[in-house]
Amino acid sequence: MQNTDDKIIQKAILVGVGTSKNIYDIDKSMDELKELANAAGAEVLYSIVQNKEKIEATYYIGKGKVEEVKMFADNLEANTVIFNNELSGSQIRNLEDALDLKVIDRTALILDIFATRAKTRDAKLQVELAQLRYRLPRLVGINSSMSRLGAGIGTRGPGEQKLELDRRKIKEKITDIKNELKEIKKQRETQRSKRVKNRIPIVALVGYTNAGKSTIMNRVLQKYMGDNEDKQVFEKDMLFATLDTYHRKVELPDNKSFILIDTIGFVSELPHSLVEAFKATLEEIREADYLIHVVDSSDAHLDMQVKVTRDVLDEFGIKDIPYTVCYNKIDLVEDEDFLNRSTGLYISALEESDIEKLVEDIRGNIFNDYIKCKFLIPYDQGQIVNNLMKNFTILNTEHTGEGTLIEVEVDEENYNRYNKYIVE
Ligand SMILES: Nc1nc2c(ncn2[C@@H]2O[C@H](COP(=O)(O)OP(=O)(O)OP(=O)(O)O)[C@@H](O)[C@H]2O)c(=O)[nH]1
Ligand SMILES: [Mg+2]
Repeated sequence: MQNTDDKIIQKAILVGVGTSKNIYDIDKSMDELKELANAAGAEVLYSIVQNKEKIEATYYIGKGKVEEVKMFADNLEANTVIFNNELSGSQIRNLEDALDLKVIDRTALILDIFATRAKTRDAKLQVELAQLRYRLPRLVGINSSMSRLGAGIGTRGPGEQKLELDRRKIKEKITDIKNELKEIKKQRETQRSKRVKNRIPIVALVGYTNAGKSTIMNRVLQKYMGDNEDKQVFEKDMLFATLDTYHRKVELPDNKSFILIDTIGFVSELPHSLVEAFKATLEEIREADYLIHVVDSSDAHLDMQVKVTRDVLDEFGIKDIPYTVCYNKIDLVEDEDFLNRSTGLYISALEESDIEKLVEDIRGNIFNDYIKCKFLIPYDQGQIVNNLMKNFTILNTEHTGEGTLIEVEVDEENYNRYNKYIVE
């Protein structure tokens, strides 16, 4: 996607404002902004930070700082300025007038990356909704931006769609998308209630973007489900490789099975419009019985990653699901003390024995309410035997005069369901 869909190479200057109220360290945040800019195909030439307690209404930064930005931009021949903060429509316009450059903010940048990465209908709709919601209050600024420098970051829509710039049409489109998403939500709920009925435990991989969630998912599938290309999910060294939720069933050799979910990665200061739009996707995490919080151990900003992930989960009210922190990519860590930093799992997704270790951890946490018992199932109830054989660990079977005697480890629900056949 590197500049194939827009003719201009974006040469960018980054601008950030640090205040004592910043939740995340401004330097870390600026490093990340650079990665985001690269992910959107821009080349970053320089980065400017202003420490300032009060935000200026006109330009967000102070007037003097605007001149400094202009000077650097002229000298380095930049054509774009990317702000680390969210700007209003009039701030965008004022800055563009003063700088005579294209101005975009962190939110537009993230939305742009999402727009070029969204693959499924669902993800595309959610991104478009977020983009339209972002645009609506900023039409003045964005319109001038379009006429000034044409295409590029901040103007790309999901797929081939052209983004609307007309207020009335945007409103209509928002309503249409919301309706379509409602339909999708209904379908999801049906699928979910089916899963709940089957009662297979659900394990969700959550965490910061690029932590290795999809890689772990693929390695688990390869190990336990064989090489089935169709089931593999997309993994790549880039921000926001996954924009959707993927469910896969994992069957362990002893017949116990669980559903593994791969989810969208998080990033600090995720735009609110985006969080809103992706609620349906994140909703799926809520049904999990166990969370694997995946962290990239080799990332210098690892503590921030952990905090951001916790914050986003908190925002969704996901607090009660048991979880473990999984420090992934330890093959890239040289510091031996790292392994003692806190409790959690330390793995490399590339190491088969570590994948087994992770699955053992999952096993210990999701099947612990299984009950070992003996059922005597009459021969005319063959479907019960089939269900037990298919879904649970069979310890022993015997054919008696009255039916199949079956010793098995079952979950509580099936224990209660077939209660009348229990003999021991
Ligand atoms: N060296 C090393 N690389 C890893 C490991 N796990 C994942 N990677 C690499 O890290 C990159 C990101 O992996 P993904 O699995 O796509 O990350 P993700 O968490 O799914 O990212 P998003 O979908 O963006 O949220 C890929 O290039 C992987 O090959 C690991 O244990 N060691
Ligand atoms: Mg992924």
